[in-house]
Parts: sequence; structure tokens; C-alpha cells
Amino acid sequence: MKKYLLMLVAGMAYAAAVPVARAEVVLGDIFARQTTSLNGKWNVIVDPYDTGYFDYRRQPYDATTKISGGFSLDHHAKDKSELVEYNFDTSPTLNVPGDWNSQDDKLFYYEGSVWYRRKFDVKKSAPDDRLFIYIGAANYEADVYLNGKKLGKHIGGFTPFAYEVTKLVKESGNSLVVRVNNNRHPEAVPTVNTDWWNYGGITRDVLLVETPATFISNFRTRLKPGTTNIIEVNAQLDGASREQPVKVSFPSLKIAAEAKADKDGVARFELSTPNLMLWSPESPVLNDVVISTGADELKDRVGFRTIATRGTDILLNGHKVFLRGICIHEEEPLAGRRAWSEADARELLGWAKELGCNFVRLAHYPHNEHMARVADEMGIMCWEETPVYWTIQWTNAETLANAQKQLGDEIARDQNRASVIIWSVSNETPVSAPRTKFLKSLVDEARALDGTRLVSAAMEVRSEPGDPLHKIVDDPFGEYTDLCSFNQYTGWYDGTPEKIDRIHWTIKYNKPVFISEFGADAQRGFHADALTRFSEEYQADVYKRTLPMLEKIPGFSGCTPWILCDFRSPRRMLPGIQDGWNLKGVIGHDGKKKMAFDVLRDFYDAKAKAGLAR
Ligand code: GCB
Repeated sequence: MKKYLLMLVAGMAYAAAVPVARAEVVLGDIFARQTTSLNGKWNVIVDPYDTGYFDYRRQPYDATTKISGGFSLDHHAKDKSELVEYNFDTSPTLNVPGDWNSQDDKLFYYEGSVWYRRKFDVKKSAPDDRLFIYIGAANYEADVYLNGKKLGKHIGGFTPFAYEVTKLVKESGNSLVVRVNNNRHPEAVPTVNTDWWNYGGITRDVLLVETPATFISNFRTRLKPGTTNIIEVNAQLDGASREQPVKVSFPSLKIAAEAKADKDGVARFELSTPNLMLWSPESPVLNDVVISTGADELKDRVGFRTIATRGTDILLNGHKVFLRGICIHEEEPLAGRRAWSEADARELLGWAKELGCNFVRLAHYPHNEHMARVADEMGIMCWEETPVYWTIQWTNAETLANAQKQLGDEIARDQNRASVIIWSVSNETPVSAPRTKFLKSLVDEARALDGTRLVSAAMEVRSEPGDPLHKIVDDPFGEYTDLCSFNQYTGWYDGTPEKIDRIHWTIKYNKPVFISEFGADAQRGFHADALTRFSEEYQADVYKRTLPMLEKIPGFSGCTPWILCDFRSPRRMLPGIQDGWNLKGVIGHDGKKKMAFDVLRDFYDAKAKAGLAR
């Protein structure tokens, strides 16, 4: 808790501890703020050799505070004799938000740097207001410059970041330049090897944020642990006069309170409310909340619920719940592009609802903020994840700091979403002592930042040597997670579907058993017998056999089959069949449902009717 607040207070100090950022600030609850969208068409320069970043001796132009050259200066030739070899004004444009791969055929496979430039004017509402540039996400790293000055470098493709620009902006003709680079690196998070498309670009909203001189930089609302009728609120102020009164009110609950922020700018509240309606998938109650100071006001809608485990049960608001889930990538399948908008979130989560889901696993990295917000509204619980995927440099301290920062930023962003019940720290990582230590520190971090949600990870299964039908889950990391959660692919990577009926399980942990993935590829519309790979019948058969097999596992508490929609992957190249798509969706990339969709929906309908729907 203390650590969390420190992180919020000291954007600068926090960033300093992490070598990947300079003067980043945390701006929570971005959609509740006064913002001007900088989305739209930005001029771009594709720069495969990083000519705009390095001089010909390969020294970065921005190594010194006064930038010595390169594209970030957005320079224009003063006269006809000056040599300038770039020009944003006459360069083509790309949409922001948006990945570059799906916007220009030439960039489909491109991995490297693209420079983005956007001009804007500013009219502040009050002279001492402060201004920030907020970027929802840029994959994988972004160097950000305003009017020829460097604001900072951000590492990590799926979390938001912001820089204060109050002293740098002009009333008109501001030049915001962002170099986005999506090269893969062995030490990065994720590392070089993934089974999804490495979409590059400014993939989420860019906003100019205006705040009062001292403002509410973030807040957290939640039930006081151990209660269902006391709301705890913490608000964080940023600015010179932090020790000032802060008000919190929940108009529909008819409760309000006032407290003075301490010298660190933190105001703490506890509000009793006897008739609080708890949030659940059946009744996703959201309450209006208003946090205000004399000058600033944030309004949001928040739900309250409890989530816990007891033995092998998951308890939502004290009642046993079965998680009827599906995995989702942040991709709009019809267009084959990164999803980013509220409309995209409604499409994806709408399909999950049709499937009978009360839960989704947002794999394998933090999705855009709309997902959890729409899930809040639709009554869908969420698993959010950090991109610690497959192999990572387990002994590299910078890699760990990077993963911790991504996890912390995700928690700071989505801590007010009742729908989010699980922070997942990794997916299918190979068992070793350094890896378990690395993951354990992420679990500790998640619990320190937010002790009110479950912590999990998608682990793997092994077979008993000499007995491929005996599946064992005994990963030592399972000690530290709240769920015993694992991926298993019997019937696809492991034998054919008939094998599924014969396997039996030994699970070491007395925890809720959660199957975070199973599935099979099917080309939508390809019909054959159930033994023909890539047919809808084969995939449906895997589902038909897997679901009853899972039901036999004691403690089986839910699953998220892989996956809602087909998604692009450079690892999936079988011509005429995959053509760059992972086909494990229960919905094809033409938006049509496959046979397995119906099998899963029938299973979930029966589960909901059986009364474990709460
Ligand atoms: C997995 C991974 C997922 C892959 C999937 C597959 O176990 O977690 O990222 O896409 O299998 O299709 O092989």
C-alpha cells in the first residue's frame, strides 16, 4: 500500500528507479479528465535505418539536452540552400490510434522505427493550468519530443504513459514527434518469440490533458478488505499545494466525506453504506463517484464486490462461482488489426456474452482501458496479464524492473474496475529456480500494490515419465498463486482427440483449478470428419471431449478456452489454411461462428442453469 502511494506521488522518483523512463507521470482515470484528443492523421516517416535518431557515427542525436539533429527537431529548411533531408509536412499519414501493419501493405511485416508528427494548438482555460501529453500505448518503445525537446522514452507496448509539457507548449504550432520502434529484443517483455502479431505504432489514444495547478492525479475506490459495507477511497494530489481538502461523494448512495490530503498529497476516506448493492455478472451495479478539490473534479462509475478463494472454490461476493470464460487477444479479427476503441471492446465482449461467458482472459498483455470499462458495464469478470510470455531473461534485473513497471502501470490504470478480479503475471514459462524467483517477485509486487484481487499465471502441465496419459500439475510456482491455473492441449499438440477421454490427473495444489487454455485450429467453413486436422469437426470434437474431461478434475472452477477469434500470427504459415492466422478461434476471422462455439455455449448454458452463475 505504502509502496503504491509512493509510486503515485513521485512520478519522477518512481521513474528514476526504472532506467527506461525519464519524467513520466501517472495520470489515472484518464477518461474522467478534461482532455483534447490528438487522435487522427499524423504525418509519418518510415525509418528502417534510424536515420532520424542516430548520426552517421551511430550516436543518438538526443544524447544531450540540446538535440543536435535528426527528425525530432521537425526542422524546415530556412532557405532554398539549406540541406534538410526529411519533411513531415509532405510525408504520408497514418491513423492514430492504429497499428501501422494493417494500414499500409508495405508495413505489414515491418519491424523498426516509424516517426509520427502531429501539430496542435492550445488554448488553456486558466493561466496556471498544467498540460500533459498522454499516450495510451505505443508498441514497443517510444521516444517523445515536443517542440524539439525530449520528453522521455517509454518502454513497453501495452501500458499508458504521460509527460508534463506545461512549460514547453506554445499557443499555436506545437510539434509533437514520437519515434515508435517495435524491434524485438531478447531482454524485452515480451521477448523475441511470441504467437501473436508484433503490431507497431501508436496503438491507443493520444490526449492533451489539462489540469489545475494542483490536481487529482489518481484515486482508488474499493471495499475495505473484510467488509461489504465500507468503501475505502484514496485520492492522490499532485502539485505545489497538496495539503488541501478533498471531497468524495457517491450521489446515488447518498454518502459523501471530506478529508485533508497529507503532505504527500494523499487523502484517505472510509464511507459506510448499509445498503450497498454489490457488483456481479448478473447485476453489474456501477455507482457514480465524484472526487473533487476546489479546482479539480473527477467523475467515474465504480462497482464493488469481493473476490476470494476458499480451498478449491472461487468466491464472488462470498458465493461460489464458476468462471465461464474465453481468452481474447486485443485484435479486431474482421479487419485484422489491433483493437483499441470502445466499439472494438463492445464487439469482442459482445461475442463473449453470446457465448454465455461471465469471464474473459485478456491475453497476453494489458489490453486497452475500454475492455475493462465495458466489462464493468456488461458484467464480465476479467483476467488481466503482463507479457511475461514463454522465455524471458529471468536473471536480468532490468527485465524484471521492466515487467514490474508494466504490472504496476496496469494496476494503477485499472484498479477501480470491479470487473478485474485476477492479475496474471505470466504465461507458459519454463520451470527453473531463477524463473520461479522472478515470477514470485511479480506476485509479491501485485499483492503489495493491490491485495484485493487474485493473482495467477498460466502454468504448464507435464506427463508422468513413461505414462503419457497421466498429467501432473506440480510447478513449484503454483505455491505462490491463488489459482492452480494451467494451459493444456491434449487432442491438438498432444495426440488426437480420442486421447482426451483417457487421461487422468494429479494436481498438487489444494486451490481452485482453472484451465487457462485448451483448443484446436479450425478453418472456418472447412468441414470434414472429426479426425481431419483444421476442420471445424475436429475442433468441435476437441471441445466435446475436453469439457467433460475437465469436469472430472476435483476443484475445476472455470476455464478460458483458446480463443474467441482467430488472430494473426507470424508463426502460423501453412499455405491455403493458416496463411498467417492462428485458427483456434471459436469465431473465424470472417466473423462467423464455428461449430465449437455452439459446443462451448451449450456447456456454459448448462453451467449457468446449474446455479453456479453468481
Ligand atoms: C499457447 C499460448 C498461446 C498460443 C497457443 C497456441 O499455449 O499460450 O499464446 O497462441 O498456445 O495456439 O498454440
